[in-house]
Amino acid sequence: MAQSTKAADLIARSGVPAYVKHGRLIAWVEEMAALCEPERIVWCDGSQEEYDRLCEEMIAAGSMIRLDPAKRPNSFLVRSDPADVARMEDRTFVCTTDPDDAGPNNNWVAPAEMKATLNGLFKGCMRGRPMYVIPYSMGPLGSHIAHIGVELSDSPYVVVSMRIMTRMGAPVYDVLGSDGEFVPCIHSVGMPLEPGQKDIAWPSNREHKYIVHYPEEKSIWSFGSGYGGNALLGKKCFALRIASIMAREQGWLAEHMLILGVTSPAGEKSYVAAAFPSACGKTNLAMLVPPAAMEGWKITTVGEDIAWIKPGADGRLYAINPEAGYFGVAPGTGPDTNATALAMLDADTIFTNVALTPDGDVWWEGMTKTPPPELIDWQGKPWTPDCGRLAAHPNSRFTVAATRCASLDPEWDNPNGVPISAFVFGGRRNDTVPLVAEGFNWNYGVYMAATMGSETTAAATGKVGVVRRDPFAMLPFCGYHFGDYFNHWLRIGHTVDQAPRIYCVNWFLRDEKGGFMWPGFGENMRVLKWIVERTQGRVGAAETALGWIPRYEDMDFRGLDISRERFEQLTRIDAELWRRELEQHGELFEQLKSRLPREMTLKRELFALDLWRDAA
Ligand code: SAT
Ligand code: MN
Repeated sequence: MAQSTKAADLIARSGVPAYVKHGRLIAWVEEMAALCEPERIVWCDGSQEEYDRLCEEMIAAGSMIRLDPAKRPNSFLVRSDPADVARMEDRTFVCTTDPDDAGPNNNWVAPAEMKATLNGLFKGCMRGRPMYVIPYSMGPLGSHIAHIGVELSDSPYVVVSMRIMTRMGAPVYDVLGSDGEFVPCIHSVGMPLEPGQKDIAWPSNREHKYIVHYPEEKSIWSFGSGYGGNALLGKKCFALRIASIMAREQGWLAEHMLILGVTSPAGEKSYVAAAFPSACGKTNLAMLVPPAAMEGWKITTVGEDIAWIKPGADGRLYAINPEAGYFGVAPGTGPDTNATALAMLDADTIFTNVALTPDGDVWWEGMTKTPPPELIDWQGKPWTPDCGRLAAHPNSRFTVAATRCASLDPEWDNPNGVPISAFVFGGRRNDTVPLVAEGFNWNYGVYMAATMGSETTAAATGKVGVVRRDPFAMLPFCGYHFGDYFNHWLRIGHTVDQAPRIYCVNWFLRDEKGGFMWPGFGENMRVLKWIVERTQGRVGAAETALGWIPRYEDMDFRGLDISRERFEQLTRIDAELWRRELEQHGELFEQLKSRLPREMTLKRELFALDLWRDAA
């Protein structure tokens, strides 16, 4: 039978649900089935029964382990291939006709060339496996800020993860109707099964991995990896890379930001959106528990990874969390660092690459002070505390619904989003960047965000702990030229009447001995309080070359032992370090110069002059 007749037959046999009325979508599924040659097509409805059935199938296939139902009800452990454990930035591509549209911040291949490569790889790539059709909404169903995607995948792990991470299932088709817009996303683990060939626990393709975006047609193709952002295409691929392009075209923002609510003892509520690179504690900040001495202050969680932000009719910026769940880093999640997260993982959670206890529970570094005497590590090998290996992979993850989070903000599902009062940008820096600073105005804030740097972490493969420029924490996620992106940010601030104030923070300063100077975690509430009170005009600051910085007396240090000297260190601006920092800003600007807004180079000159004057 010709491939196209076979695909038509597959569609006919799949029993397209009556509620799928979108001809273009069905035609696309058929076209992809003709290319990938799956064994069958499964239209996912997002029901609990479907979720349970897929989990049972994965357990039977040896791909998933059910944890002890008494200790961790309805929770599972999955172990990935040790070569498939994180996003792969060097295998991620943005394919535009003009390479300059993708910019130096993206890997570029001409669309025609990439299509030829991918057509070769996708040909027959789903043989012996089902092709799941996964409809999902990023953002509350039907929200004017939300957008729809449909992912085709041969991975049941992707289906169950997408059900947690997005609003997935049949109701999406009602919003889509017969002609609605959707972003087509195709994903394959890239390991077809020949007749009789036995499957493995975590199929992937060790030779070829591609995570590809076509901005001009707004489609996503992912091959060879089953892990996280490489495979759950609603997350980084759609909600950041493709959405950042849509946002620029349509006048909004798609950002790598958590969104939190701050309630004061007087009951006043403000919302803050904060950008940090992957694995810099965004989940911890979004679920912060204020210290006992700050009684009456409360943090609530709208999102912990991504924000879509649109101008509202009242001249403010409104943000939604396009996701419906958390794909968070497990190691370091403990009773002192994030008790809220630890509690939300008590049930209904999929764990990936953490360790298994002999009694059918999970463990990771930082969950308890003393590790259990014996474990099965993330690779399925026996583990003891003295064996010299980590029990959980540093990028091991939990996947859990937002509704399990005790600090979830009551407005988290509001289709109109929440009004943002402040943007916060933070990196992981040993030195140079002070604890907190407020930009003099929107353009200064954009400059600070555009030039932020951070030490690299385990969330992406590559070297850990070197400082790289990570503008807006979007380096791996901005789908177009950073110069155009900075320009878009400059513009947005001037199209709204009440632009949020912009802050930069650094929780990671170290002293001469290498110890952290700032306690972080719950104590970050003190910085958030200063920020929120600044936006309300209620608290002072000192003017510096870098912006407004709190004086000792501007901060609430009740119940925290921070000396004046230590605070001076935390907020010090070292002219020599900043000279070097500005040099690095210059190197970034040099790379982006073909599309860099002039404001950036001018501001850099101004900073240099101000620093020089302060030092003199
Ligand atoms: O891209 S992932 O979702 O796998 C993880 C991250 O970088 O935040
Ligand atoms: Mn992230």
